[in-house]
Amino acid sequence: MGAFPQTIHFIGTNTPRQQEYELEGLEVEGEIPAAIDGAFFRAVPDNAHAPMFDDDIALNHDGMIAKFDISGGKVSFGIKYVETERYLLEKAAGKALFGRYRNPFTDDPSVAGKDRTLANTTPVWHGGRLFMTKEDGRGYEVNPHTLETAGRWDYEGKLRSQTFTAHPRIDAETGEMFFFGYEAGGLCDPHVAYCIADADGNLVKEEWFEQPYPSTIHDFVITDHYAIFPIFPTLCDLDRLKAGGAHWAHHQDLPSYVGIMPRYGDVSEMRWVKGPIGVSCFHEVNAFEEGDTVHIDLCLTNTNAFAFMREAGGIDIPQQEIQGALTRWSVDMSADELALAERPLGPPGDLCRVEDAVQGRPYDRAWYLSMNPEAKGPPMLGGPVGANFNCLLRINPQTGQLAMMETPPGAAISEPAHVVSPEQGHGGWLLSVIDIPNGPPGAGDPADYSSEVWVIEADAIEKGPIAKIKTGKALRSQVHGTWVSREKLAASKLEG
Ligand code: V55
Ligand code: FE
Repeated sequence: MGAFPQTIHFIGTNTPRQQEYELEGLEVEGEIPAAIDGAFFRAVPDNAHAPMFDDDIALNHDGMIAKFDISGGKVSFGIKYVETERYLLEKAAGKALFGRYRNPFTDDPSVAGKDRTLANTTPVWHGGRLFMTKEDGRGYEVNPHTLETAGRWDYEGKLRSQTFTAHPRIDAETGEMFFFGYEAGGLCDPHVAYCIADADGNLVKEEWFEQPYPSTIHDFVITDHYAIFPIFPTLCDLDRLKAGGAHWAHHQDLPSYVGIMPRYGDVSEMRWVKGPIGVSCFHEVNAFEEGDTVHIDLCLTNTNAFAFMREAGGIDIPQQEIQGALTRWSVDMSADELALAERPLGPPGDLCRVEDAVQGRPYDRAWYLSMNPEAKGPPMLGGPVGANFNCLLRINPQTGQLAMMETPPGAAISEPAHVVSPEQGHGGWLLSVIDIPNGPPGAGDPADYSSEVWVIEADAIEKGPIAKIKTGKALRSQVHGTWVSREKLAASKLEG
């Protein structure tokens, strides 16, 4: 192991672990319901080598795929690097060759033109295949049984976009996956590829459109009739990249926009509506239609949540002073000129989850992570932005009704996955990794904590977990996770 800079990107739950291993028969406190049968996959950035630059950031770390396999109340665990082209080149060299986050001009000349993506953001299951994704490149297919990397995924050579979002949306009724790739034609290209894959995983649509400015489009939403692209003023700039600078800079003075087109329509039908100035969002919760009106529920903040994207834009707002709210944007699609109405729904937070079945449809519950204002002591450092959330919220977006699950003092919570219950009227379960300090919160070694998976009743989160899966390890922070049922795993196109 080389020397890692002691910044928020490498301490606490971002401490490099760099280990591939398997564990059988994890200790379980309480009882895991038998209906929880499948795999909880996690995307974990964890650099295999010390970075080329000391100002390296957590988003720039090699993707690992981790898996909790749960069956009959028993749990096993495995974690492996995604063998991207970049990972293999650096492994052969025994050191980092790729430089700053999404800046190829900072790379070792020996890797010019090579695939820089890290596949470190979201495990995506569709059409019987598992992909590890990152928005700067195409996904990599991973064998869900062995966690071995099968290779880069381009829909049998059909996909033209050079990129693939980490946030596709799957319509549970049709089985189709709606997705996009921004910077589709290469570095800082303002074109976005809008795509659909059918239920069996065949690419059936790819059309390109231009965004009003070259922004990071981290997520998007669908409804029964529309594909919806909210965009925020965090922009890339080729000259800045050539000078060795940051890919993204937030612009506090520019408006946000929402692009809305018929989801089976043509990109020429896209209508843009202006939103508030200076705001930022990485994850939309869901969207749905009510008559002619489209509602978009999003985790909104008044500036960009990533310090390095604010700094590149000359914005001096400390992390603790960022404000936000779970917010609803509504647009009446029957109007000649579209207008956006905004109202708050709930407390600030991020890393949201809805049930697969309500994707793009009216819904009455969502879960997301937040900061418990009553929690004592500082938050656990680590995670993508450098400070972890410490509580789980459930909200009914129709009524605003809230429930909260706290975590132990100084602990971190990561995005929950949802498991459907076969029982009528039972809301299913959430699985979430909780990292609990072994010493006094905020005092001991921030790398010294124990990671557990909490099994939580989705409709009774305030009760706390009904079971805890103990790893006996300090796992590095995930970005996103995905639950895949045993039934889907059994129908996987790759065999074990
Ligand atoms: C995010 C995460 C990324 C990334 C861009 O959570 C945005 C937001 C883990 O990588 O490259
Ligand atoms: Fe994300």
